[in-house]
Amino acid sequence: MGNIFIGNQEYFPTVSKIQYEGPESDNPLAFKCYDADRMVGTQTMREHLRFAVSYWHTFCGDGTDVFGPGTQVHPWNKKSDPLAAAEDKIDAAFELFTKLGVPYYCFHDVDLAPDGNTVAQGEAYLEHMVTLAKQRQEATGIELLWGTANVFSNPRYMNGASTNPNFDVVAHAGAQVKRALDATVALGGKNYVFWGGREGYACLFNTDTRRELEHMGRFLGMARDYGRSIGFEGTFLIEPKPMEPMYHQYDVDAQTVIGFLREHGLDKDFKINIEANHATLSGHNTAHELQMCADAGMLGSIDANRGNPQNGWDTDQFPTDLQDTVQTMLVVLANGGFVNGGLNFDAKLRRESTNPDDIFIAHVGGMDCFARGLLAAHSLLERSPLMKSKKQRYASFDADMGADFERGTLSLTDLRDHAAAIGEPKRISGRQEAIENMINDHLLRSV
Ligand code: XUL
Ligand code: CO
Repeated sequence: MGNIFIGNQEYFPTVSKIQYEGPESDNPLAFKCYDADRMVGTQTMREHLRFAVSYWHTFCGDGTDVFGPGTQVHPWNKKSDPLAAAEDKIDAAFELFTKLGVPYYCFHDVDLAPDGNTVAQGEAYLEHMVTLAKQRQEATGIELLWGTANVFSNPRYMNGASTNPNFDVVAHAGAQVKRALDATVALGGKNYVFWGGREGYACLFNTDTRRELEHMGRFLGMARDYGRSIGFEGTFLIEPKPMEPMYHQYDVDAQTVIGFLREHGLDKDFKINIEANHATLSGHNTAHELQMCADAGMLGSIDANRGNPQNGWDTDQFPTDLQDTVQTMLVVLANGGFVNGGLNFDAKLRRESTNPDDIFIAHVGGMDCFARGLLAAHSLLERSPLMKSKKQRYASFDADMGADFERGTLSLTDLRDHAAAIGEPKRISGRQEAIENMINDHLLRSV
């Protein structure tokens, strides 16, 4: 990695490069487990985990919530000229990425550059900021995990973006996705994300859901074709979420999105970006959502965060729960690891966390939490009977009539005759408690 800070000003003077100090360290600004170059199996921790910082929470958020203004005062957010402020922000961003030692970052078009008052002005602002981002990427070796367009904040998108009942708004969404794709390709982004912020509805009486969903499929196809035409070789990702801001969002969960992508012929170019807190809002958990994607060959990337178990909304907290991270990394590793994807901390500080180093401490904790999850998952896959016993559970389908059933050569009458011949089947324990205990054992051994 290159310089610690690139601009004229150091934005986090109280923080130096975060080091690995090991499990006995009491230093909140040191890694206890994440040791980027440590080999886990055939890859380093850095290569397995592919951490990314999200630009929007970390550099654009200030603790504002629906009940009050921001509590966090950022030195990069002082200038009244929006382009000058964006230039300060990008220096603060690359300083943080470098000091944290993350290999990637993610942004929305309007995180990086001001929106502009016209289509042409917005494009010019973004192009200018992309030039600065490119220089900083080259100087530091930090790369873009994914780009996206924010087509949900501007009031014009109040009734949706690609699913808006007004075609003129759909056209504006197209303009924004085009400029965000241009930026992502210029910066060598590994993925391009669509989170359907307001793609859904609040009132069925005024909504033609069939038409809106067709429009969304058409729009995504146009974006795919444009992206490929300008040389994008990465993965398009859809990020499911069941609600908030809309009561009903079309991309409810992984299985809904998988069905949608297949219906619209998008399944070759698109995969899925699973966010932990969105998974819990949809009544599932992250591991379930990831497994559904893995089964469909569509596990793309992860927005790493957590919800708050007693709240029904998206709290976007930094991950701290080892059970979550071990389950997540088990699915990821068993699926062969990330290809283009990674772990993007789509997480924000609590409004009450106002010290300049809180943002580093939050990321350090999240990175350690995933590093421990990675070690435990690797240990479970390498040294425990977990996968073998899962396979064994289905052994009756590996030969004889079970295998014929899977091949599709049996009829319902064949099933009936077999059942009549064998009598009552044996009860075979699922051994859930033994497996759950084993997961804790491996977690405690992996520090
Ligand atoms: C919103 C959310 C977004 C997407 C990108 O809940 O997760 O930040 O990740 O638009
Ligand atoms: Co997200």
